[in-house]
Amino acid sequence: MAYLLEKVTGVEKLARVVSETKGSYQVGLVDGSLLSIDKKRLKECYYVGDIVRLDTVAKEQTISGLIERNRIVKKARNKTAKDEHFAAKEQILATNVDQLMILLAVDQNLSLAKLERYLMVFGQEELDAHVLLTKCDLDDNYKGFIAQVNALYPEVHIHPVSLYQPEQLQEVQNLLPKEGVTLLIGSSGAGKTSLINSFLGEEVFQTQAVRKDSKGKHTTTTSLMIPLPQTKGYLIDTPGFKGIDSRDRLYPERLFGHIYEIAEDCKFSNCKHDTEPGCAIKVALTGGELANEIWQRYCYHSQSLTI
Ligand SMILES: Nc1nc2c(ncn2[C@@H]2O[C@H](COP(=O)(O)OP(=O)(O)O)[C@@H](O)[C@H]2O)c(=O)[nH]1
Ligand SMILES: [Mg+2]
Ligand SMILES: [Zn+2]
Repeated sequence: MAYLLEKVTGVEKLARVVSETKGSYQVGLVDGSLLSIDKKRLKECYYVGDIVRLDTVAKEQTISGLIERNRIVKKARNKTAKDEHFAAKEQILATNVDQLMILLAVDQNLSLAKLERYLMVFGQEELDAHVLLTKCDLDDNYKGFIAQVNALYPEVHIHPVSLYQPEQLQEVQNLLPKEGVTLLIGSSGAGKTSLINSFLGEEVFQTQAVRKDSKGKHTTTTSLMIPLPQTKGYLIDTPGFKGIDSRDRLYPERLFGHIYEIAEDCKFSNCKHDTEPGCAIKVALTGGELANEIWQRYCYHSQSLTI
C-alpha cells in the first residue's frame, strides 16, 4: 500500500516518515516500499507522519526538504527528566494527524480528571478526537463512567472496547477516517498495540503482558506508522507515557469552551470569578446557564488554566 495519501506532484519524489531509530529514519514510498535514510547527512529532525522530499546524493537517497507540517501532536514535556535539554525539548509524537484515539484502560486508575487531562493536553480542535475505554471486559464500572462523561460533556465521543468483543472492535474501526491518519495515545499497557493488531487481523507488532500493578513496560519506544488496507489510512502507535504533565499550551476549549465564552462578558478582563463585580460567570451559575458541575471540573483544573 502506498505510504503517501497526497498526490505526487511534478518531478518531486516524496515519502512519508513512518518510524525512527537512533541512526536512521524509515520512510514509505508511493509504491508502498520502505527505505532507510541515514541521519548522518541530515541537518534537520523529522517526525513520524512528516512528508519529505527525497533526493539522491552520492548515489544515496537522502531527505532534501519537508512539506509543511500540519496538526502536530506533542507529548507533554517531561518535568522530571534529569537531562535539562531533553526536558526542554519538544517531544513531537506525530505530524499531519487527522484523528486522535485516547485509550484509557478500565483497570488503570480510570478517572474523570485523567480523561480531562488527556483531552486538554492532546485534544486540539482540528483533530477528530475519541476516547476509548479499553479492556472493558475486566471491569463493569466503565458503564457508570461513560454515563458520567456523557452527562458532563455531551460533545466528547467515548466508546467502550474490548479485544473480546468483535462488535465493539468493529465500531471503533468504523470511526477510522478513510485515507486518514489516526494517532493512538495512552499510557503503557492501555492496549494500543493490541488494538492495532486486532485491526490488522494478525499479531504483527509486539504486545506484552502488563505487570501486576498494571503499569506495563515500555515496548514501543518511538512512534510507528502502520498502513491499514481496509481504510487506506494509517494508524500510529506511540510509546506509552508515565505522565502527561505539561508546561505547554493546553487545549481546554473542547471541554470548557462554554465557560470561556461566558467569561468574555465579565466586567474585568482579569476577573477571578470570585468576588469581582460584574462577573458573568457568577450570573451564569446563579441563572443555571452554566452547570455547577462543569464549573467545578473547570476549577479542579484551574491551576493549569487561566481565563
Ligand atoms: N483483558 C483484556 N486485556 C487486554 C485488552 N487489550 C489489551 N489487553 C492486554 O493488555 C496488555 C497491554 O496491551 P498492549 O497492547 O501491549 O498495550 P500498549 O502498551 O498500550 O501498546 C497486553 O497483555 C494485552 O493482552 C482487552 O481488551 N482486554
Ligand atoms: Mg504498545
Ligand atoms: Zn468573572
